[in-house]
Amino acid sequence: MMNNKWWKDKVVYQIYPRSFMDSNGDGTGDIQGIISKLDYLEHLGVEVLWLSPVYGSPNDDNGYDISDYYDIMPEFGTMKDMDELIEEAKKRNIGIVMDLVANHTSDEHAWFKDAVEKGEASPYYDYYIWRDGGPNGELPNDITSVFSGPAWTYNEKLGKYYLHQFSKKQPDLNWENESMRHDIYDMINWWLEKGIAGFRLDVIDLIGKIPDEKILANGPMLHPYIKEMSIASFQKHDAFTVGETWGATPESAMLYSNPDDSELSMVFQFEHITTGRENKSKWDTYDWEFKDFRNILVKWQEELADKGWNSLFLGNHDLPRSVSYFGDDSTEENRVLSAKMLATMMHGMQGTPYVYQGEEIGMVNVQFDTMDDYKDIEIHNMYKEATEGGKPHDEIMQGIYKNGRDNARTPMQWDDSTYAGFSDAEPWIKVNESKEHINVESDLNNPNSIFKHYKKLIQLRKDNPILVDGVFKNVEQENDNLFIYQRILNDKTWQVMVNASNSEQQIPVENQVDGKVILSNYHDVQKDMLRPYEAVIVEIE
Ligand code: TEU
Ligand code: CA
Repeated sequence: MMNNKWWKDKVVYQIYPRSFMDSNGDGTGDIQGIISKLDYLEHLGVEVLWLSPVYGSPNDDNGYDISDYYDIMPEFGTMKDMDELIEEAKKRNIGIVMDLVANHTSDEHAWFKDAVEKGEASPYYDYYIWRDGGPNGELPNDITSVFSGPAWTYNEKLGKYYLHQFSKKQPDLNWENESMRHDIYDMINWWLEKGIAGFRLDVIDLIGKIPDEKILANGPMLHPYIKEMSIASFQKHDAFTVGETWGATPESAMLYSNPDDSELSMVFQFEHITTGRENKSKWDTYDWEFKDFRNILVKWQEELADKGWNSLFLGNHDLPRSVSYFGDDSTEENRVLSAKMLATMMHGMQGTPYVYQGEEIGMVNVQFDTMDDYKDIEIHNMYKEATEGGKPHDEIMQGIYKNGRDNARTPMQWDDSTYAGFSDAEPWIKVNESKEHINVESDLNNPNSIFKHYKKLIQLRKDNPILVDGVFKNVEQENDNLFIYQRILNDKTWQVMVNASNSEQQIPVENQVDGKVILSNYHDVQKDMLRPYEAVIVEIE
């Protein structure tokens, strides 16, 4: 069983600061805006806030291109604001988790600028990955960027290429350089000594890269580096840490989230997120099956039990809105029912649940009219490359509507005013017109809102050890629309029953139970069937 960590019964709320709350009327979210919403977050019941990056950055990738780890970008405020946020959150028993982007920096970071200015004479030259091209201008190799195009860009001054797995303005750091690693560990400790509660580690599974062998994720030195980092920093502060590891498997996740604290607290794995894609890209047409999604979740629950710890999430700032992608936003009734169903399904399992800003009110995807309305570099780079490749505009747009990251980055919808209560000025990205009927104000005033359902789920986890420590036991199903599982602790058993379809489903006789209804998204419970998107937790007598 996981040793008793302070974060074990907590729910994490992810904030994308640029889109959360604008306090000074410049159309961009900021830290004072977050401070102004701490009472709301305390009311929801979350106790850890993961902030997407707020450090110095030219915002080529909205803060995931860091130019100064020791400062706050001016659009978001000052270090004084950050200190106030940490302090005000702590008053509410809320811990602040920062986003550690250590696979790459911005090309405007002092290290990179010094490397370009002085070349091999710079102590920072080897903090990055420089290679010669071929005699006829060939690239060092054919590694491509996640944001389209080659992962190598030529620097005229040095006459060398540098590696960037993301944008040209995000040069990869060379983790083989010990001095660079220790500069990162010093920075981590500096932030932990300021009183933050931990870190989310951006694409941490890439730091063991061996570019000359085209090894990017899961390199041989990956876990040694993470162990070194953990000893040098996290373990000294009992920090909460969650790694973003797109390539994780249950085997590697056991290393990352080993209860002996040797690496991290947990990781984000993405197998349930990408189910149905197989060898297609997120931009291609594909579909997914609930039974596959369910079986993946069951596998991760069973394989990490007692050997590691799961993160439980369906959304973040890179993913489409969970109720649109995994639920059903085709009608108001289905949106509300399916959002509550998804929340019950995820929060009922063993691990740490994550709520992405707006997920608690069932915010939905957006379809902007023009490409100018889109702001994400990943979308624009893909659009350019796909168009040049001859893909029709409408086909490209379908991929953006389905999986574009801006779906999750439209301003948080606080009320139905012009800019959704996010700002008094026109926001940096358009508001989703759904703010007319999907917003915090209406959910707070509605006893049957999605918000209220999340609040109950979060409170259940605080009040009932069975949700934290209860053994997960899958209840095999023939019916591909059903997901039934139990949580068992001592003599108590809770059964979670979920109908992921828009039609009523018979509960197999052998799975029908009598007991106390702990939580449901309907007003009553029928013993032998689940109605469309019904989700219910029953304490078995
Ligand atoms: O994301 C890693 C990543 O690869 C995702 O961007 C993913 O490939 C795609 O965008 C979603 O399907 C992390 C951050 O979460 C992301 O916001 C950054 O853009 C990226 O790293 C680079 O720092
Ligand atoms: Ca602002």
